[in-house]
Amino acid sequence: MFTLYNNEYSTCSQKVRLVLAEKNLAWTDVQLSFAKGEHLSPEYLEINPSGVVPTLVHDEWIIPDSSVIMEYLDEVAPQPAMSSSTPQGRAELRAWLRYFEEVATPAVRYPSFNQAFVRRFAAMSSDEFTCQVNARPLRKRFYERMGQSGFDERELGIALENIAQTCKRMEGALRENDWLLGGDRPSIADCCVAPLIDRMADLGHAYLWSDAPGVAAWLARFRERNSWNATFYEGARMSDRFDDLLSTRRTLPELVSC
Ligand SMILES: N[C@@H](CCC(=O)N[C@@H](CS)C(=O)NCC(=O)O)C(=O)O
Repeated sequence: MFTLYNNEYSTCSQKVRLVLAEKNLAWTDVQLSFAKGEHLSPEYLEINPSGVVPTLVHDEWIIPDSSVIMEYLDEVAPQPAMSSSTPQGRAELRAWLRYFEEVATPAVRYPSFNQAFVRRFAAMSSDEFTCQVNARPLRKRFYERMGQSGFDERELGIALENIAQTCKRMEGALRENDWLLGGDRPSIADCCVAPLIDRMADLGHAYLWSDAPGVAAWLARFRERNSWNATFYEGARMSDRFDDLLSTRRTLPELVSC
């Protein structure tokens, strides 16, 4: 009944896999390889014209965008509830989602590309790279700015600052509560940000929440859930591919003040 077009190490895919696992839903796993450009094939662009994963197909319905998919799943499979039963609670949930989409989600791309993804593009000829850039409907300009050697220190520093801000804001909620919206199980808001925090840990940036014990405890709590193991299987982390990642201890670079 549910088919998820996704990629093992895409954080947007991991958000949805967490929700599917929390709800114990059966689904068909269609993995698309970024290296083979399967997310840019004409067949996939038919169902997701942005050429990004994930996309959910539910019977005859095509649902794009990870946060939209999470909310959709919570509506069509309401148990266990991963939202709130009140309009105010749902507003609080959506405020977290919009904040994560605006701040943490784009920020995590910078260290991800600089430390891991750019390697594949660095090895290409410049013609081949230009071809890859132009094939991307949504991220063309992002790849263009990255180039074949990655983003500069200033852009990376701003991204890390945004992730630090995200952790600080989460700490405000998690100092008192086990989960962002309270309650005794993760909500969609927790599933939205958890893969981003896990990616940052995987890239060696766990220092970003070293002064946020609530965030550290929340991550440890999440990592004990069955949904976590179902989502972050072997191959789902960048360090499964590049073993040099965890050996580098990193610190927040000093930013040039604006
Ligand atoms: N807003 C979209 C963004 C999806 C997105 O950016 N997906 C990334 C993986 S996390 C992707 O497919 N990237 C393909 C590429 O970089 O070519 C969502 O949340 O689903």
